Amino acid sequence: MSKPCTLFCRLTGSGPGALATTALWGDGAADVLNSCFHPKGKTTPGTMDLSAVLFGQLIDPEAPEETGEDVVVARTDETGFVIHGHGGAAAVARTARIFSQLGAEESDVERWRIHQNVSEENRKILAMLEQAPTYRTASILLDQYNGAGRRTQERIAQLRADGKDAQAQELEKRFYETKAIARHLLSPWRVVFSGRPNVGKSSLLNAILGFQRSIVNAQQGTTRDLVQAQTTIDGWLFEFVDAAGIRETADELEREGVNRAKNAIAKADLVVRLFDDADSMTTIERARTIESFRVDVPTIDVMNKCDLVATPQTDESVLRVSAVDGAGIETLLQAIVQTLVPNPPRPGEGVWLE
Ligand SMILES: Nc1nc2c(ncn2[C@@H]2O[C@H](COP(=O)(O)OP(=O)(O)OP(=O)(O)O)[C@@H](O)[C@H]2O)c(=O)[nH]1
Ligand SMILES: [Mg+2]
Repeated sequence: MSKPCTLFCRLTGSGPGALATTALWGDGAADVLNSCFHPKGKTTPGTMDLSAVLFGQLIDPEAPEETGEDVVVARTDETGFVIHGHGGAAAVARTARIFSQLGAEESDVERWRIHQNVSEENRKILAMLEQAPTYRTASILLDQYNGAGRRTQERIAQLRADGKDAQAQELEKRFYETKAIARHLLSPWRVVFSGRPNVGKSSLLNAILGFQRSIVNAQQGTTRDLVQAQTTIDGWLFEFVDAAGIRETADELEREGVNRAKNAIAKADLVVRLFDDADSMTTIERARTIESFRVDVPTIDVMNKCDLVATPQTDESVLRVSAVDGAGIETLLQAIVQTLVPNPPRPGEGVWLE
């Protein structure tokens, strides 16, 4: 007779924690537990009810003289258990060693979810959820795990079946819109600063991040390579890219920097076009026509160094900021969020995960 298949895996994240949870499942799971788990009462893992919990000690059958580990065992289904124990690395390793000695094989969380009959779609969402960078992105994913996206699709189908085509189309349009949001739940929105040398692109990046990530200097052409940094704003993940100021130059190194800047702009989700106190409205308008090839990506025009200007020379189509004293930066960040995510998903709303 072949040995019953038993698998186990750690469910809590790697690294030490207060508690660690290990799943154990398969035809031989109850036998494995019966061999190493000593419950406080009379009930054993093999006889416990579904969803019941047992308190007791995990003792290594090959070293019964060693002190046991206090654990709580819960039964999740006919052949599945979760074991909650101390989260220290030694305790986790010991649990794994005991299960392996008893013939269980180390597996992964994906197979545990298959055992738990989690659908392929929800397994994908759970894998994303583990990577969610913010509370906001995690709660959107949790809504999808709870069926928000599926319900939206069902609602669209129902509206069509009822002949309510206009409503169906409207809902479908909105659902389609959420695709861009879904794409940026785990990967950041890329915002690139463009502008001629010395307008303060690096200073602005540093002011947004709150630390000196990029080198700032009065000399033109300071930034050559791309300087990228991630941060979150309003619960969304952003990557800000500081690049070389764009200009014609004979300096070979700087020319490579300018090429990299142009490539970064081409891959951006949004470009912040930066000007400074030396630029008039006429200069800015001219730049807008020159850069009109960028129409496929939203742009925000910003005049930096407003601390040096007593009377603003620009109209309200240009945001005014100062990377030195921080004026206008909060408004700029809000404008960036508003441009990229004008209609964030409402709680419980379906988003289109690809
Ligand atoms: N007064 C004032 N000076 C600023 C401001 N922002 C930047 N500067 C100064 O402007 C100069 C150029 O700043 P950078 O941030 O290096 O400019 P950049 O656009 O990154 O320049 P390149 O890397 O050469 O393209 C530095 O001397 C900064 O201190 C500001 O808001 N106000
Ligand atoms: Mg720079």
